[in-house]
Amino acid sequence: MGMEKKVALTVAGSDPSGGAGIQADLKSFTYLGVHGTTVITCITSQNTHRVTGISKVPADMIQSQMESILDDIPIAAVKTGMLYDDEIVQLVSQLLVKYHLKPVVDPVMVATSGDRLSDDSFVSSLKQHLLPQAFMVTANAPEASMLAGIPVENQQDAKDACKTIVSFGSQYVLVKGGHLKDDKAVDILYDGKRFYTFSLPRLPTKKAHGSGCTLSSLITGLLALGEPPVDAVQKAKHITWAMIQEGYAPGKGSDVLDHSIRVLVPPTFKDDEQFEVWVELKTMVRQLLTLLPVSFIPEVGMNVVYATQHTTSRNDVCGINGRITKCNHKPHLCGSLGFGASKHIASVVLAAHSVDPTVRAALNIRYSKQTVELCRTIGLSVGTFDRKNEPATASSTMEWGTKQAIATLGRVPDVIYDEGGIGKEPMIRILGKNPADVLTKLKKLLSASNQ
Ligand code: PXL
Repeated sequence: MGMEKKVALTVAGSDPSGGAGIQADLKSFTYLGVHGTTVITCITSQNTHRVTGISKVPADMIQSQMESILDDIPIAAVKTGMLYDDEIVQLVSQLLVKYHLKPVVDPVMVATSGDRLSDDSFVSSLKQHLLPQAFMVTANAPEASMLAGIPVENQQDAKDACKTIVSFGSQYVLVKGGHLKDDKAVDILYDGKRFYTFSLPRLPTKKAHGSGCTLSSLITGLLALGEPPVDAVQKAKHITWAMIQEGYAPGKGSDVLDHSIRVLVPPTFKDDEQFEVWVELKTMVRQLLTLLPVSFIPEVGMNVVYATQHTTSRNDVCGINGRITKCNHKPHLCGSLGFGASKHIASVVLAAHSVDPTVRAALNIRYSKQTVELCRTIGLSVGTFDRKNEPATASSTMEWGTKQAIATLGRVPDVIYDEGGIGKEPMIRILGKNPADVLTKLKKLLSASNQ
């Protein structure tokens, strides 16, 4: 068997709590389907509260770890994390030069808890020895400030810091906005010529332990996969954001990221609105998976969609590029959320939206006469169409059917059903303004049906 997997290497410290360091790096590589290799520079003792011990791995062992891997395995991309002091920085820098590797450098100085992960020799050594051969530096505001020697409190400071840090020799510098005093977390990437800004809404979360490690590892993994640097940063940022959003607290202290969000792989977004649409839909799908009785899942599976405000095509509609299906007696999300992912339910929403622009979301559930009756009982407006009446000239059954149902009712109904046809499963669709609105209608229906 040939080697199909790309390999990435992390040279970093161990965090036994599993949230940051080598542990976060490996999980991030695995998330991307990249094979992760590790050189451990330091062992820390820490939990979700604080760091209680740091032990450097002896230099000869760091060297032999590096050489054993690099003499054997072709490494597509490498990152460095916790290097602690001048001795390790120099050693790792020399070895990376020897093997012609240009690393993504996460200049780890302080842990999320505020405990130090570097000594006083670290910053100047990093500037002198490692940054001249870095591919990218990923610094948060305090780290950028230490490296550039200026206060970094706003976006202009971040840009100034980028310019200084690039002058130490790194090809790219990313200054992360998580610590800046702005509404949005704006990251600034600089390639020595131009600035690229990446902005995402701030998350109302406790400190997310391991987000810096995860972001730099995802960038490294994406570079290993051949992603151009600017795209790698953009994608890594979206993925990290989603992992933070779905984070959890394994102990009594800080949150860690959920690196196992496989089924909800964030797509790339055209603009901020697409991102917001995706977040709302993702949040709703997670709730749906916990409350949906399998008896409501159609044979062909369920899709859930949400369109951008001024949608005109399926490419503006976010949906599941698979289905919610029944698996082990539970709802199971098969596929991920993306734009242009749904055909049927997206066509329903597009048709409804063209008549009433406030209608932007829908899902489909299993048909039964009783469920349709129940919809009426709980006060939902119900429309229908009959596939037998579809003219041969109609290009999309869903579009035609939806418009039929709207025309007979004189407005967009909450519910549109049809009784199917040869080889076509009968179906009920619930429509609404947004995913939360659709979910509210579904919940009403579920509680009326005692499910
Ligand atoms: O997040 C930076 C970091 C890197 N490496 C190790 C860590 C931390 C943060 O706590 O523990 C080992």
